[in-house]
Amino acid sequence: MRIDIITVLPGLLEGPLNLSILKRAQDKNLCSINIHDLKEYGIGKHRQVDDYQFGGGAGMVLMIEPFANLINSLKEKTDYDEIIYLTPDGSLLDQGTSNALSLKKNLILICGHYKGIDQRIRDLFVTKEISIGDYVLTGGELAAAVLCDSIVRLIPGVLGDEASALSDSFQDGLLAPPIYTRPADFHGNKVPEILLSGNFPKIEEWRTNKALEITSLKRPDLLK
Ligand code: 6GU
Repeated sequence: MRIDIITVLPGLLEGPLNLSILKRAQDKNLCSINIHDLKEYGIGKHRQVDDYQFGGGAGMVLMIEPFANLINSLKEKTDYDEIIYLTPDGSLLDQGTSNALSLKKNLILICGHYKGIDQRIRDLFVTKEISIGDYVLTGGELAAAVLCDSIVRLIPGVLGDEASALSDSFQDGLLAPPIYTRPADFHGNKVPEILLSGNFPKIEEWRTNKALEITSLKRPDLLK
């Protein structure tokens, strides 16, 4: 998989996308994440990327030309499955969307900033608009990092233990059951006996029941 991310703040993305599991995925050539600085496509000697909005109003708007030039140059070399704009008015990200996107080959992610981006970028280039929740961030970068993380970890081979992505919360529509490691007894706080029993069918049954119990307690909406 190839992901190209367009941003005016590359520094906000470099850290989260180049550490730990996302770094290993790239080192293993399971995906490549390329961060593009929109300012390199800015206009004039000041490399301008934003301007005041027509009709008046507070806040700067990212201009269409730098995006058009960058996106068109990317499209010359690669066929993209989706061009995604991260925006609080997009559709809410969920596990189903991440699962579907993890099967794609090439994605462009567009991060807005300031007031947002010129509507014509959305009309002409964007194929999908995604929000990561009902709250407002200062820009799309952190949302793009969240989206990348949730997609890349699903690519086969990225997680060491293939089973572990499948047993995530949400993957089967349920929240995950509690997990424990050593010590079995921490100052009298004991691990549930069943987990030490070695009876794996019973353990599976316990985990399923716990998952159901926790889901109905914390997120009853998921059971509907
Ligand atoms: Cl994708 N962008 C911004 N700026 N704020 C958000 C968001 C995205 N998703 C939730 N809040």
